[in-house]
Amino acid sequence: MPPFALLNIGSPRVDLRRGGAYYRRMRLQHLLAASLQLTLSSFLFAEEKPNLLVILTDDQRYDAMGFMGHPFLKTPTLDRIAKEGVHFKNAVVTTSLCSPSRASILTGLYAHNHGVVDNYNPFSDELIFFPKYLQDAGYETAFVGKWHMGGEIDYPQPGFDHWVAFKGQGVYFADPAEAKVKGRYVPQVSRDGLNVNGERVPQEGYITDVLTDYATDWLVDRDGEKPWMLYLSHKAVHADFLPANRHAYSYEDESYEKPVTWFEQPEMFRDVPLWVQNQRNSRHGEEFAYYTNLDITTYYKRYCETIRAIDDSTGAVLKVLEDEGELDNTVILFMADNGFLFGERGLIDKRNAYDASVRIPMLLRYPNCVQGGQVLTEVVANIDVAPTMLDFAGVEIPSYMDGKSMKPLVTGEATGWRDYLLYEYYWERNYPHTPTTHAVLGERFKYIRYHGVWDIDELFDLDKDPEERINLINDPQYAGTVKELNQRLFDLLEETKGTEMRIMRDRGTKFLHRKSGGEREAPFPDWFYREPDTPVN
Ligand SMILES: [Ca+2]
Repeated sequence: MPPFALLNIGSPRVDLRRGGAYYRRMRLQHLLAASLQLTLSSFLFAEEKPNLLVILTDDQRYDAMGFMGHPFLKTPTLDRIAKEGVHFKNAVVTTSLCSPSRASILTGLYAHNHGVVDNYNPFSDELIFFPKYLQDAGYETAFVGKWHMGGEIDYPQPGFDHWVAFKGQGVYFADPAEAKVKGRYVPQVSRDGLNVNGERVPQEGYITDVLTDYATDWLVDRDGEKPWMLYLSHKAVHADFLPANRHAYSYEDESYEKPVTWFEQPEMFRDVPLWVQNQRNSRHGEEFAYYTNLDITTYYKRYCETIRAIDDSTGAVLKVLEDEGELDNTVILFMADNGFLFGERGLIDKRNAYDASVRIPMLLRYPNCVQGGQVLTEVVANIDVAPTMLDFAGVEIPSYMDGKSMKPLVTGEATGWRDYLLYEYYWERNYPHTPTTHAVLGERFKYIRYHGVWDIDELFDLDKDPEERINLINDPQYAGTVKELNQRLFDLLEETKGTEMRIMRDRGTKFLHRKSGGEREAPFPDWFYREPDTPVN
């Protein structure tokens, strides 16, 4: 098949992306050049190519791993990978929401370039997922698990030789009666079972274990000498958290201290945006979480219990690789698609630019050329995954990708890295309490700008204030930093063609309600008010 056949020129199903002509041209150039290079390299260097394993979890916080000093969660396999590989301490996502982040991982693009800005609307069939380039380079590729892009679809996608997926959020248990822990209604839940290479197959068992079996079966049963890439994408640990029955209530007696919020101790905070105060009484706030009387402490324990099966799964996959003699020749990347808040600022869920939302666990193991036990502080992100995987495979990284290869970082060859990363989240009518957000994320400073709301922007000095309590946006000592980072934000947006925002069709349930008798609308702070006829700076 000629490379340009991949592009569907002239008949895009949905042309979602601005600058489409530019990306089409860049892709075409890349594909033509790469096909020549790969024809040679796949013959000459096939035996040297490592296998690639991406393990993706859902909504797992950066600190939800035992080695992070967690008071009770045990993750022996993740601890092992951190010890034998690299822990990216400042790994983040460029959009803290399932589908947009998943699209960024697979394409190496910001959400404003891949066009997936919500969990409901279809995506452009011009998108090229990085496994396609690996396939072209002689890799055998497999997808197992949660796809959750373009709404509730689970049919095979380009770039994968083997395919196991479920629609939307799927379910932890095919039959709710099997579960020891009972859940509540979750949007986009599907009980249609699995799509296995185009065939409908019932889900038999707990989803994390089912996916693990599909993944390890493929690793064991596959034949041929090709290097491989496996993308194991868990449903866990997305809400509603239903642990495997063997882990149900195992942390029930542990204690968890909910984060202190402005509502309990306002003196510990400065200039909390109005939208944050208002979200407290919303579906994604502590006061009216999921429109229930949810106990966040109990909820957090179920979350940790649900993570235990992910650790079991990772251990099972490593064991199979070890038995097959392929463990040390496999680049293993473990990560999540975004974080999750458990009461920080009075909120639950993700979407916002605060640490619990944007930071993710990220571990990489590849003892052939990556020294174990490293803890790196550079700001790396979901958009870096595709370039990194292609780099390890010796495949040319397309110049249109927004991310950068992390390989030089982990092998100690880096000669410079980004100082700030762009963050973006686009307001959803379904969840109207979180505004459109842009931010620049650095190792020390985080600057957040809200768009389309009459509210307060934010600046945090993470060295001095890791819990992001003291908003420095009005502090005269930081006026220069605010100005510089505001300019930086717009530079990053302009450089990556992100200054025009898309408006998507309304789809899905609208969660716009507040709890009757709950917190009322937040007042503007005193410094918003002024006397008539006073000068404005
Ligand atoms: Ca997610």
